Amino acid sequence: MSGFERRGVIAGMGALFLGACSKVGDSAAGRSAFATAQAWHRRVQRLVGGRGGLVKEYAASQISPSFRGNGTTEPSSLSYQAHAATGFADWRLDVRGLVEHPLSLSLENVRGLPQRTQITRHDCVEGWSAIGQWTGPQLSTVLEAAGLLAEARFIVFRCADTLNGTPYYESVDMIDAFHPQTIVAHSLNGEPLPVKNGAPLRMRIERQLGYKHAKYLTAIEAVASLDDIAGGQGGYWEDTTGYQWYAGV
Ligand SMILES: Nc1nc2c(c(=O)[nH]1)N[C@H]1C(S)=C(S)[C@@H](COP(=O)(O)O)O[C@H]1N2
Ligand SMILES: [Mo]
Repeated sequence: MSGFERRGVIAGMGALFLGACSKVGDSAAGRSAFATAQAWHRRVQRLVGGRGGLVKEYAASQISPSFRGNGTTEPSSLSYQAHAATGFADWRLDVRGLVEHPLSLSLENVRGLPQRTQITRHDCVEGWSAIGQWTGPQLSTVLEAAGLLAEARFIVFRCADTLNGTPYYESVDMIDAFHPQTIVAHSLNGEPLPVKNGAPLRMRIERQLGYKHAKYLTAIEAVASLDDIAGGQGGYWEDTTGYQWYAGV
């Protein structure tokens, strides 16, 4: 994002900051948090042909007629059920951890950021694939608005559901966090996400397998290490079943 575009995003999000500064650039720490995000952007862009490369995008005619739901297809908590009953009108996405400005975003805030739409293939380790069109802001836009601190090394995704009583979560490094196709999706095939596919928000981590794409997203957390989070392996399946943390497609 150029400085000009960023100022637009920040201006649009001014009311969202929980801290005292209305503009990130007003403080020295804000400037350094912005420099950190810019440095990650440059590093990821340099990885052309490697992990920074784009995955294939498909034509609208190739979209699967139905996109199945897998894993949790309807979170059972009373709080999620209450949100679903009101069309997720009061859902918040928290952005926290090692950031200059913790954010609490409404769905309207998320839809108000610059958007990316992409038609990609989802591959699940259980042996199925589906092609869908996803829309939402790039994760990098959200992270730049919050201002990553220099110590941040991983991004953790918190979810509203549990599997076998254990909260689902996932995480990525900064290469995937700043990858252009990593988006916070609110729509599938031009419609708000169905509950089975992660309503109201889910991650798309297109370089990796299905289980990395956290559904029912409640929070995005910047951390220095994954060691102290849940089982320490960076995700629900990594902790419980020994799935690989980096699961390239
Ligand atoms: N919160 C949460 N996210 C999740 C899961 C889950 O059970 N809970 N399952 C994962 C797996 S294994 C896959 S293949 C995809 C399935 O996405 P879909 O339901 O849209 O097909 O979501 C992933 N993200
Ligand atoms: Mo999966």
